Amino acid sequence: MTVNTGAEIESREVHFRNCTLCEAMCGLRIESHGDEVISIKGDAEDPFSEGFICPKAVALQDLQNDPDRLRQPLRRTADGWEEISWSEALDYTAQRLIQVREEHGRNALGVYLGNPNVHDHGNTLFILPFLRALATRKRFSATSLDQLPHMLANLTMFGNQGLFPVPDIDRCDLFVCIGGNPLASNGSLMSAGGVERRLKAIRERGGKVITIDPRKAETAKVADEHIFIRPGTDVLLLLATIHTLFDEDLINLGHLSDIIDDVELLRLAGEAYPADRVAQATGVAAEDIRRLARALAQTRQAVLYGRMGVSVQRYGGLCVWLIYCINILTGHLDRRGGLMFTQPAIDLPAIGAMSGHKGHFDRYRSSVRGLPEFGGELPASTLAEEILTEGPEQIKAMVVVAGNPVLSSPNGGRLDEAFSSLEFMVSIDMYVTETSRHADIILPPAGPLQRSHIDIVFATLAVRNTVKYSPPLFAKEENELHDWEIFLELSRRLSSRDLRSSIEAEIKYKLLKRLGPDGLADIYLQLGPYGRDLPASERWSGYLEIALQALHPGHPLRQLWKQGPLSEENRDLPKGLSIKTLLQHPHGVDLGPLRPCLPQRLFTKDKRINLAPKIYLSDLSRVKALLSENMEEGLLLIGRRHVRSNNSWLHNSHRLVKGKNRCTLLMHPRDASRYGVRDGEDAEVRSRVGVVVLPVEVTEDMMPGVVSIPHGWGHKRSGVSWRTASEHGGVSVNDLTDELWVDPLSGNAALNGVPVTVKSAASRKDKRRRGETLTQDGSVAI
Ligand SMILES: Nc1nc2c(c(=O)[nH]1)N[C@H]1C(S)=C(S)[C@@H](COP(=O)(O)OP(=O)(O)OC[C@H]3O[C@@H](n4cnc5c(=O)[nH]c(N)nc54)[C@H](O)[C@@H]3O)O[C@H]1N2
Ligand SMILES: Nc1nc2c(c(=O)[nH]1)N[C@H]1C(S)=C(S)[C@@H](COP(=O)(O)OP(=O)(O)OC[C@H]3O[C@@H](n4cnc5c(=O)[nH]c(N)nc54)[C@H](O)[C@@H]3O)O[C@H]1N2
Ligand code: SF4
Ligand SMILES: [Mo]
Repeated sequence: MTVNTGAEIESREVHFRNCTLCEAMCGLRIESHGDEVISIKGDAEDPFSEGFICPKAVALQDLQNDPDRLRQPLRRTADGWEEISWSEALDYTAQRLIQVREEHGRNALGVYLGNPNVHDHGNTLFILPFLRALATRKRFSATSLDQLPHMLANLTMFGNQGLFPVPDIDRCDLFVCIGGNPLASNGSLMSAGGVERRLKAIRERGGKVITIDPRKAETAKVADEHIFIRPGTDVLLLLATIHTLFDEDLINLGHLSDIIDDVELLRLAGEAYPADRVAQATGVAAEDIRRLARALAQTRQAVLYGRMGVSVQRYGGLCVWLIYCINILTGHLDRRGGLMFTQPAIDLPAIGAMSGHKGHFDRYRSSVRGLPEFGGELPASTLAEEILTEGPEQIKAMVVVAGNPVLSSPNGGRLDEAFSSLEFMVSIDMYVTETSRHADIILPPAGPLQRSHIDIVFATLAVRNTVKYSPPLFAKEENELHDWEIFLELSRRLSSRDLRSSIEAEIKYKLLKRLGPDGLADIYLQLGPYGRDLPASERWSGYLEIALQALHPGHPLRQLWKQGPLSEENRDLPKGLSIKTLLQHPHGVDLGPLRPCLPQRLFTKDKRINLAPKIYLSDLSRVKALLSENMEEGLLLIGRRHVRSNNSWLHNSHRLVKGKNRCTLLMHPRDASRYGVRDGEDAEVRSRVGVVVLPVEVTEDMMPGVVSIPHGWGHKRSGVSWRTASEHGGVSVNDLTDELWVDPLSGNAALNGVPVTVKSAASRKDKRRRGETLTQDGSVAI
């Protein structure tokens, strides 16, 4: 036991910041002494999370202190990795990328951006100049493993890919959750620290929570009702809901009735799908579907919320569109307690629109399979073949930033092979991971507590408008760089070498470096709806114009700045936010509940919502086939999340991985006996693309015919640096998921609902324990 001296207690510092590990943005209270974290607790005074944290928060300390985390750039040599200096690493990386570009053209460079990029404002803001410097069409990201269908619906219906509607969970009386498990994930496209408390509050005020999921997941356990659904058939249930709404005269567009187009087309879309017709295929009783439609229509404050289970599957595009439509048809869009829009302090959708990035779809296609681009990115499911297929557009070099696609993309095994065939690869990552082990160079950023933080992405997805800025807790060492600095250094070195462009690049570099993410965030704050309410003449400086031009080239920003981009409708919002004012509010500033804001907030040209964009109507032709699919055969594989994991990269924290093995195959008892596997014993799971062996957990929580494996495991591949993670290896479910199994409309991966077979892989020991007689070759004698 150590006893604190009085002096030590006195020199302890208390620091407040948001947790950056998942979307919930929980407020943390971190006590430190010197450069040591002493404790991480929930910040009871955070206006958003009110003290809630989950067990992962402490991993920030583990990450900061992890001896396996890289502190210095690594270069591959014939005898393994060698540490090299930053200047050598950056020069070498740029030189190799330029070499590939000169030899094979700019589209020979591929980029993959992983999930943590959206959890840091430096990455989110400074990735743009880097992407511009790379200038390739071969961009990929975790978006197409995740929320792409939502972004497609945002773009086609609300006119801006970044304008997500968010459930007003704190004021609804009916919360219907289809394909989300916020108790494990802590909410997604619905940032809401402490979801359990919020769901319980719905029930306490007499409301109801219903989940629709092939697994009776953690959220189902705190709900009033759970309905099993066969994976991938949600589109039928949603069409039947629409059918019921029209059939029973339950349509009520409410205050949006003047701005909604093509309601009749939606009626026609649902016409062929009465509830009775879809009951068998979905496994949901017709009366349950009708009851659901009535409840949504007849509860004044209600919301239908859909997430991974409905977007990351074969009908993801259609599902998200139909979910938005159902909320609109029942009068719940932009209404208190319904599906609402945020008004964040840094208004990313508006900033995107300012620089001409409201989004686009299908402007070009991937070279091999012809899948559509979205917002300048191609689907991650097509990455391996874009590397492995010879041709003029073949990817020869990769830049991977904060991503681990070998574990997170479908058919990770093929990506493993693809990455090892590249001419050059650089990973910007702080570990030697299953992905970065293929790199020639690894560039590690400084630790998570050494940077400042202001949440700019998740504030646009939060169930309440709040904002917080935190300076770094620990100083960065002299020879450490942040991600954004790595981006800037590489962009500068990649710029074209003619005189004019290199002078321009040098000016941009100097300016952006001086401004940094905080300077930029400060401008966006002041430019935003809660910004400084100054006369236009006082707001402008030439310096800002150059900085903003560097980020949003070709746009008349001077004009926008003068007008105030969000002028009229935001007159009544509190004003005066800047980084300086936020520093006086370390727990964050509450900007109030979500407010109705349509039609002003729409980014469509005519400020109207088209309920029936053509792309969806044409995609409906795929749906009929679902009605006649054979439901008795085979098993469908779905994923799951656990509150102590985070995608592929928190398994190096001992306190998060210790205890019972979580990388197991969940299976219903009926299926277990049908396929001859037993609880605790190993099973072999096989799909078109691969096979894994893992322990079985038999549970009534699974729908018969459906099995589940969590993603992000499989750290047993050789050469990775995370020692604790590889001790708790598990298997990668993405060695089973199929890169050809996609939603053809959006190109999003279909990681849920993958057909698999299961058989026993019980060891001799297991079989002996059961008292079975073994033959010579290990099979069971009958
Ligand atoms: N089967 C299946 N697969 C899935 C999913 C599923 O539900 N089922 N979910 C999908 C979803 S929703 C997502 S978002 C993806 C996530 O997949 P990815 O985005 O590809 O990967 P992550 O697992 O988040 O890995 C993040 C990597 O970034 C590194 N890293 C962490 N923080 C930083 C940082 O600040 N800077 C830098 N430079 N590196 C950092 C970590 O070390 C790690 O290597 O997985 C997808 N894959
Ligand atoms: N602890 C933890 N939190 C996380 C993450 C993590 O890895 N761990 N990842 C973060 C990320 S990147 C994201 S995107 C979010 C995701 O957040 P969520 O979407 O809430 O994620 P999941 O827990 O995967 O929930 C998906 C649910 O859909 C169900 N499902 C699967 N297939 C179907 C189907 O065909 N139909 C229906 N109706 N349901 C289906 C699954 O059983 C599961 O319960 O979580 C974030 N938060
Ligand atoms: S739920 Fe957990 S991981 Fe997510 S932000 Fe809160 S403390 Fe961090
Ligand atoms: Mo995600």
